[in-house]
Amino acid sequence: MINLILFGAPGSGKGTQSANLVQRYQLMHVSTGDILRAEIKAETELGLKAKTLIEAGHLVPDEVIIGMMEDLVASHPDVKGFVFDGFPRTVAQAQALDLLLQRHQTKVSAMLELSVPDEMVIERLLLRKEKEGRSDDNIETINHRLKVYRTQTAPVSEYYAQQGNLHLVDGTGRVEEISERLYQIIDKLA
Ligand code: B4P
Repeated sequence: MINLILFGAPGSGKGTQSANLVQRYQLMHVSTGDILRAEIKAETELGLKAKTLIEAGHLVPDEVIIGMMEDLVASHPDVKGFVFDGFPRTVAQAQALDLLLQRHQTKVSAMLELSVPDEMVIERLLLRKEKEGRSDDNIETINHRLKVYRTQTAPVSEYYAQQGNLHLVDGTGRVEEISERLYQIIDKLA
């Protein structure tokens, strides 16, 4: 199995690049953000809780996300692997993912971190706001999401660096150029 984590600040291109990786390597795309937005749309109990948190730029509690991921991995035993997009976002989530994959006799193959300067992610997210109207893409929420990223999420990068699994990738430039940088790393893992 190949299990990839796409990591980076909000707007660094995780969702965008995941789409290309999933197609090229025939993996299953798991975006916690997409799952939460679907729950919000369906007005489930989880969705109602997540809505307030996401709109304020906070993270959804670890136990909710970890439970969601346990169910998802267990219900897809036949996939060739996963692209985790937007997960793990805390060290507790990263530890839970390691244990979860271990239980399924597999592990994280690589953590791919997209590096993009703050000014550029802000510009991309404001542009997305114009196109898609996502309620968490306004400047106040974006600034808070970046703060949460620096304090709660960035330590996840160090966690994988210590395992020797971190690959830093320049996330600036055209989408295809960035994908090529990712392919070069992943092709060497096979
Ligand atoms: P996500 O859905 O993961 O949202 P995101 O961080 O904004 O990244 P996304 O993948 O959507 O954007 P991308 O960079 O591809 O999370 C939303 C919220 O859900 C979080 O704030 C949190 O509250 C909650 N949540 C999710 N997972 C959680 C977890 N594990 N634990 C707790 N809470 C969780 O793209 C951004 C824009 O840039 C797009 O418009 C794209 O077209 C553009 N773009 C991409 N690449 C580009 C390039 N090379 N050049 C120009 N533009 C580019």
